Amino acid sequence: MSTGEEPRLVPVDSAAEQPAPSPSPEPASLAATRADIQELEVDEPQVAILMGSKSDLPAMEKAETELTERGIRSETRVMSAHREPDVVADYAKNAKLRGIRVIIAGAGLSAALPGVVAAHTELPVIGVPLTSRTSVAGGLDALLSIAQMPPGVPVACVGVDNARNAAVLAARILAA
Ligand code: AIR
Repeated sequence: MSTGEEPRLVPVDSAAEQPAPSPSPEPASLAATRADIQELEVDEPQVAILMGSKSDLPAMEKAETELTERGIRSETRVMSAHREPDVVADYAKNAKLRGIRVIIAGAGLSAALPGVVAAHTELPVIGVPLTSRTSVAGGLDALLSIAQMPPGVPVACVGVDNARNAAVLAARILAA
């Protein structure tokens, strides 16, 4: 039986005008984890400074000084390609995942460190040939060891004991 009233017409798109349901709030633990990760990302080093021996530190710390002056975060590690080959391989394999973008590696004598690191990572590697107590020809031994890499596994090579230039080059790579 008709009541005589006109049926109330509802626009089909009225649902679109309803306020969207507010997203359920993020659990506190998830928000805390996210904040922790962001904090870690802020602190993580962009450049690794590696050297084959503690005796290389006086020469290699010039790279750290240059990077710090430029506001570039770095981490410094001593590891020998000959004395601790597994440590070097593990470090190089994980560096990219850890957020490192350029690796500077200095060594003297038969300076395998930059080349071995380059063999285990796609990151750009800058080698610093160093003089040491028993160097021959003023560091030519290390210079040739670093520069004479086989085709397909490049290492950029700066001058003998010129760790500062390695840092300047790393900064240019980061800015490219
Ligand atoms: N070295 C260490 N492991 C492999 C190499 N090539 C290098 C160091 C250092 C030199 O040997 O990078 O320049 C002498 O090291 P140490 O520890 O005897 O003073």
